[in-house]
Amino acid sequence: MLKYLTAGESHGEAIIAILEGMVSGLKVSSSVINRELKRRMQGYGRGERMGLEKDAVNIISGLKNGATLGSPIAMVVNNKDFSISSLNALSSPRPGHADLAGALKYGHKDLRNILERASARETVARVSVGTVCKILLMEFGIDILSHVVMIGGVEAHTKDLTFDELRTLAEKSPARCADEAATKLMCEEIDNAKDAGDTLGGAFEILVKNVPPGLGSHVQWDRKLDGNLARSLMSIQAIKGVSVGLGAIAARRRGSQCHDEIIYIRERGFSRKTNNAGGIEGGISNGEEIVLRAYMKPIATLKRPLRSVDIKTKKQAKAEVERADITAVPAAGVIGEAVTAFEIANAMCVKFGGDSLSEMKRNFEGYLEQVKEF
Ligand code: EPS
Repeated sequence: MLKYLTAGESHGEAIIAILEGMVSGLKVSSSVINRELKRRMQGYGRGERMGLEKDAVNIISGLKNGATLGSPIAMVVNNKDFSISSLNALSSPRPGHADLAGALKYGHKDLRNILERASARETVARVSVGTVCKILLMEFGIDILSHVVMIGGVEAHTKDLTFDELRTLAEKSPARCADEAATKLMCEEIDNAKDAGDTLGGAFEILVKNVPPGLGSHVQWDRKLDGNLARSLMSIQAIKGVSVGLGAIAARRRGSQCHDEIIYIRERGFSRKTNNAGGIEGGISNGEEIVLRAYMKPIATLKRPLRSVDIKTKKQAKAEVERADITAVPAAGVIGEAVTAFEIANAMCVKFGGDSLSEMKRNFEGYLEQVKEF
């Protein structure tokens, strides 16, 4: 089983991750992690901080000669903007941020003691962990992509695009959106929100291909793959909703218009005519592409601030105005890929076990043989 912990404040010395339970013998290079960290920093609508940082990982344990040892992998990304002790105290909580709920819970009179850790800067650690997981998944042919499907009210139309087309087009788009016309409108919408001192949310989709049937389990609530994926996606800062396959739309349909009919072709085995379930039934992967969406609220820091209350004077005040993004939906997609990679890699480790990559591969191949002869 895989586990990870993150540590670090947005303007502290560094962001840190420890990934535990990874098999031995997996080749991991920091340049691959750095490539993903760079993707996380991009996207139209990001703030000034992304111009200041050049996120680069230092892997300080768990690797020897570029391969995993099976011991915990500790990764550190230094913050260039390290200034936590010199930053001013804050006392007017931003509606929508962790500021007030966190201050009440921990008894802090300086909101910075909450927001520094609540910041989405923490996702630097998750992308580092997720990249190691992606590298493991590639050994089994499992591939993950994300693309933005909505920013503000602007929706993308990508229904007819293949996995590869979605990836190529999304990676070229400043909004990480595979629909060129929608990208243009999204960027305009971001400019409009900026001019109005406002912020935007949106949604991204994650696709996972070549997932074998049988990851996760129906037998216990905490082993359900969709439950674990939803928890991980929901834990990304500012995510307010997650769906699998048709998601909420399934609730409106009749069974005959919702469930995916089963077909059997000797050379291919079992498959489906449609994929409304998003590749998961009964908490178990069914061999179809996994399809997830996550919905992000607008960034809580507004240049034209909302009404709040000063926690010291208890008088009406404007919410704090910090340097911030207008939107971070494009970056959230990259983070979504990372947390999805962690959950799928964990389910693979649970199912195929093993302490080394070669042992895990033997178990995987034996299982595929079993499924073929079913
Ligand atoms: C982030 C760094 C932060 C913000 C953003 C995410 O930089 P700073 O606060 O120093 O300008 O851009 O954080 C938030 C959205 C938030 O609410 O805290 C990053 O590296 O992703």
